Amino acid sequence: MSKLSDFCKDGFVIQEVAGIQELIKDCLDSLTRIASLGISEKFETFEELGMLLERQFNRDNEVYTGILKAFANTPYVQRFATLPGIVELARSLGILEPSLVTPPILHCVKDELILNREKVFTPAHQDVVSTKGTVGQLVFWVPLHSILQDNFGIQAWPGSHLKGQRPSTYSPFGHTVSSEEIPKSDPEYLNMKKGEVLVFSQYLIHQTFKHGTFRLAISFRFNDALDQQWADRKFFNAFQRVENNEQYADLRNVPPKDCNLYFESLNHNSR
Ligand SMILES: O=C(O)CCC(=O)C(=O)O
Repeated sequence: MSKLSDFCKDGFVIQEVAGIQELIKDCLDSLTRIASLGISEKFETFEELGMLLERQFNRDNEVYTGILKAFANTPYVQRFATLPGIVELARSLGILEPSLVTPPILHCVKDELILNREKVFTPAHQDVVSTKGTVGQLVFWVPLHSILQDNFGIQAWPGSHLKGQRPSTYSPFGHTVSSEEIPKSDPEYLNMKKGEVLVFSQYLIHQTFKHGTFRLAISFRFNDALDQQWADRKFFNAFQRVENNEQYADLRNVPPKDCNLYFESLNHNSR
C-alpha cells in the first residue's frame, strides 16, 4: 500500500525525512547552550540534558519556561517546518500549498518538570477542535529521539479520523472527545525511531501516553492555502498572536543597559 492510502485508512503515517537527524543534533546542542546559559558544560547524554533542565526548573520555574520558549523560537526548531522533505511529505498527503497554523511548538515531558499535568498529558482529543483548520489539515509531530514502547509517546485510534469531528466536552486540557465517542478498542502506541516524523489528520483521535522518562518533541500544523472552503471562510485561523505588555515589578521591566559597551566589545571582537 502507498503512504497515501495508509494515511487515508489510518489517519496517520510515520516516515523518515531527510535532514531531520542533523536538525535534531543542532536542536539538542542549542537547547544545551540555552539551558546552561551559554556556559559550555559538556553534556554527553540526553539524560544529562534532562537533569540540566531539572536544575533550572528547581531554581526558578519561570526561567525554566523562558528557556523552553527561547529554544522553541530558535531557527533550529523553526526549521523543521521548512525542510524540503517535510513540505514534500505534506504535499504528498494532500496539502497543495502548506500554510503554517502556528510556528513549531515544543513539547517537553519529564515528571520532574511538569507545571501543569492536565496540559502536558493530553486526553483523547482531535486537533480540529482547537485549530478549526482546512479539511486536510496535517499535524506533524517530531520527537528529538527514539520513542520506543513507553516513553511518553503518542497513542492513537487508527481510522478514528474517518468519522470527522466528534462531539467533545470541556477538560482541563481544553477539550476532550466525549467518552461515548472514544473508540472502544485500545489505542495504538506509536513507536518511532529518531529521524522519523508522525503526520496525522486533525481529525485523528489521539492522546499522550502517560508513562516515560524524558521526552522532547516538536509539533506544527499545515493548512492548505489553496482550499476553496478555507478561502470562503476568509482563511480563518483560530490561533492569534498576542503581545504581552504587562508591567512587571521585577527585573523583567529593566531594559538592557550599556548598549555602547556592548557594541564596543562586539566591534573589538570582530578585529
Ligand atoms: O506531545 C504531546 O504529548 C501532545 C501532542 C498533541 O496531542 C498535539 O499536538 O495535538
